[in-house]
Amino acid sequence: MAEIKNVLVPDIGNFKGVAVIDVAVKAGDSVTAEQTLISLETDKATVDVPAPFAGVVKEVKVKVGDKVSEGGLIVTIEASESAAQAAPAAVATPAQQAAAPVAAAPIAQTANPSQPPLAPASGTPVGSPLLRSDPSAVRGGADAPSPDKGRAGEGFESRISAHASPSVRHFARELGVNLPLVKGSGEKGRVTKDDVQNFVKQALAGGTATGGGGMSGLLPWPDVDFAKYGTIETKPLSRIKKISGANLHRNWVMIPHVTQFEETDISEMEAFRKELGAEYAKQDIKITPLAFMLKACAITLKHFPDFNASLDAGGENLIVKKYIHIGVAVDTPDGLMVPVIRDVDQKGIVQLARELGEVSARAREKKLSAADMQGGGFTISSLGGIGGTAFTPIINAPEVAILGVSRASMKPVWQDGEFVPRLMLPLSLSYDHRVIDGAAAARFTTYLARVLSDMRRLAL
Ligand code: CAO
Repeated sequence: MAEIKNVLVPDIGNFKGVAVIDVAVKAGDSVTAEQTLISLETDKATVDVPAPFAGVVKEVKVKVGDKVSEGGLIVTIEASESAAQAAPAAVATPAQQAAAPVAAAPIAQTANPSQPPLAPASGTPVGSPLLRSDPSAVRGGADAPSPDKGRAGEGFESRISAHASPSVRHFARELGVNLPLVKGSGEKGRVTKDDVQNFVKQALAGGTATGGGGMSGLLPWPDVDFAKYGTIETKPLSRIKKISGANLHRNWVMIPHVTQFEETDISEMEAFRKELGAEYAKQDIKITPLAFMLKACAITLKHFPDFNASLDAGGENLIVKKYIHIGVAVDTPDGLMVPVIRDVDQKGIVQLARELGEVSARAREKKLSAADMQGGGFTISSLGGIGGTAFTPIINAPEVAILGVSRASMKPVWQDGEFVPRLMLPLSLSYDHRVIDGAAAARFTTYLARVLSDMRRLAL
């Protein structure tokens, strides 16, 4: 005959009087081994207590708000025979309980005893509380270890805690919803199933799931009757503008951009460019500073491969590219296009200049194919032919950095005790701060500046 066993609060790491924040089962429920029975909340962590074996819940002895300690009775379960044999140590029959209380496996303590235990010592023994491995569920842990602590931005998220029942957590996991991003409408901000559903609906409807509460908190776009104030003309956006606009919008909203500014002395480069330009003008090849920029970027990307990389779709891995294909933003009458120049590291300045001329002409004649615009690992956007001293380019996702080039101008530069006129080129590097740290970006632009100011390095 099946035996009724007590399931007791296991070792939860020296905490006493811990609040029950969720009861996931009721009398009559069939449970499987490891299915969450209740959730407890210390001031440092949320802990799920799982069923040590499969069976049918006979009685639930706790309710939300109760305070429990190690050894306290949670539920009684009529165990299926095989299950009871499989996990005898985690429970005690009512008769045994007084003399032989629970033997749930203890969980590992962190080095700092004031910190909560963060993970089972090895695996998750039957009957041990399942401390959430999801770092987002660990609360109050500015110093709590996070599996991905190296990635900027995640530390912040790991400090956000979502109150939600195990079933809601399970539901969110199934839908791939990052729970800390969902605003809870339940008691004390608890996230309900409806909240998760609404979050998904909103994301599908074009709202984004990118920040606390997504974009739902924004005011609607102003709908103004401009004709009330004077004559107007309505011009539909071009197809290219619509497509690039949607991409730019996503990239701006989803990538934490930072822009690093730099200035480099291209006096020598300009003298050489002019020489080369005169030589190749006869062949109808226009040698502009951009060909040098491409080459200098290829050299710099080789030195800093993380800038020639992409986050994978799950945001878990950085894919570093071993090839150097660089996109170049081209301004066309219909909008912005970004053809890609391939294997830049393997080409010389003249060949790059020739290709640049060809692709920008094809872009303006609307002759680029989709393949011409694919495969880039990094982008250069040059407004140097037009003007300006600096700007903040938007990263071309899923790339992680883009270089903006502004117009070079003569400036007095302090050299060897005197001001000398030098041609200075302004650079603006926007980078994805989830992948690239500020120090790395400053090293990148400093290196790039050196390559551009020292022609010998371009030959390396
Ligand atoms: N500083 C000073 N002069 C520069 C310069 C710089 N950084 N870059 C180019 N120039 C000069 C060129 O040498 C050329 O001079 P000359 O006519 O006297 O020979 C002139 O400016 C025009 O250059 P260009 O624009 O024809 O050629 P390019 O290789 O510099 O650029 C291309 C090619 C296709 C990138 C460019 O035409 C273009 O479309 N730029 C706009 C890109 C853009 O819109 N970016 C913004 C994206 S975000 O909205």
